[in-house]
Amino acid sequence: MLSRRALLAQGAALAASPIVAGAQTPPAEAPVVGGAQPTILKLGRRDIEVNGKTASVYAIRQPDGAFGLVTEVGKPFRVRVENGIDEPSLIHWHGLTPPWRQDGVPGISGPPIPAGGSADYDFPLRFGGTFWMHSHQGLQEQLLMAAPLIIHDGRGRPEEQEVVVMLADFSFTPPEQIFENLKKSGSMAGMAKPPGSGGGKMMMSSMKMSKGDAAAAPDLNDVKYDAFLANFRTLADPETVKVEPGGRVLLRLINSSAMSAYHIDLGELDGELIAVDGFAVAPIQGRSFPIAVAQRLDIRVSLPSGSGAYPVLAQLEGERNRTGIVLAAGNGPVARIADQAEAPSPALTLDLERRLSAVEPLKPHKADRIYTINLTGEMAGYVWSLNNVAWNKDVPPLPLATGERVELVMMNQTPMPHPMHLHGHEFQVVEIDGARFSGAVRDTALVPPGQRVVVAFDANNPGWWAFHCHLLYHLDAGMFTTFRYV
Ligand SMILES: [Cu+2]
Repeated sequence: MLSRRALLAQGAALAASPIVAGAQTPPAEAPVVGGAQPTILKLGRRDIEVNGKTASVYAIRQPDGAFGLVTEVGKPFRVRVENGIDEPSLIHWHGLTPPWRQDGVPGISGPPIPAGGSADYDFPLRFGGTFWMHSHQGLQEQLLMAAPLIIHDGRGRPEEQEVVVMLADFSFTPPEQIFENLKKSGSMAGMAKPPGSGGGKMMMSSMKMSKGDAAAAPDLNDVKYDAFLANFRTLADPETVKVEPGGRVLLRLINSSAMSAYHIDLGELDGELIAVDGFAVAPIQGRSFPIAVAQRLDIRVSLPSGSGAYPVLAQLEGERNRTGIVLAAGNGPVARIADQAEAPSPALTLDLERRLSAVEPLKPHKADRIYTINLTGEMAGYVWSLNNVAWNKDVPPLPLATGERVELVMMNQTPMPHPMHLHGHEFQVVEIDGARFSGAVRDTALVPPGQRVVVAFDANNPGWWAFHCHLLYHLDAGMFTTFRYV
């Protein structure tokens, strides 16, 4: 049994780095964490039932069984991760802006936590909202090594009931086998030119073209999943949340899927989108909202008076598959909901993104530095890359300097959509296909095939930071790079 040591005191010289017991030699005399005890998050295994079969998956839980963490802005993020699985792991705090050594990316921010070891984290929380945590080690995220991370900040209304919905894709095939199959097949179902006229130079020559029509839809869903989960359950046995008739609910939707994007379908409920990726937007009314991989949506709904059951569904883009939960007001019956919609949904678009407007945008400033990042790939062998470079440890980081306003011009030259995530910083969407606007502040931006999305951020958190496609197998295949200013 490895000793667990609490070495971090806020403001101490070591505070920028989590201490990984077992992976480093701790000093003999270790100071004790100042103030409150850390919240323990234990990485373990558990069984869930999917399609009538038992599956062993991962879990991130507190000792009382709670998944993930609910905390408050202003409190320090003081957490001890205990690795109770039989392989190394490391947890990334998706959307937070910790010191870079606490960001949870193996090989970049630090070593993984060995089996049986632990790591301590302690940093201030700059903002509240809906975030999540997930393993950045190997393919563990596919086995549900993920959990909600909710930070209250007074934006919620006292009479409002919060309902967290975490979406996931699930396969009985082991993740390593899924990845091998992708590399072997080396082709995609709907391989075709991206939609729209402004696709620019396409990196199609090395890709296997489809036999079909050139105007086909973008290529979606190259992994065929066995199930789609909402809070670990399918629609055969969905989570049913008791709510007050006539009450108000804040839905905190988290797409923790490895590869799957959805259309959130509120059915007969009117929704008001108030935040994306934790950051407030000018409210948008609607009953259907897109959510790409790793993104979050905060949606307010008001329930009708009287008893009733109101499904909150998530339908896979391009397909009929769906999952979801049920809001049950009063004592009305809850009818079984089919896990297939009547018709396939369209691919996600940027129609909503263009309408989003941050409540607190970046201060106007011209870019001090602009990087063009081409999203590239070769389907033969399932190689995904940025600027035609598949990540490896010898790829030099892209330099930044503290205080700069940085813009990333992301051009998708592939037929697949890519949800692009920057670590350690929030960014603002400032341009889509040549049209400048003051869009949402967020941490994950979808770039559909052939499209161009520009995001801006302030280099205000020095360190070495990952930037990557959040589709798990694209990330693992090399659609990843880093920024560095230390
Ligand atoms: Cu991708």
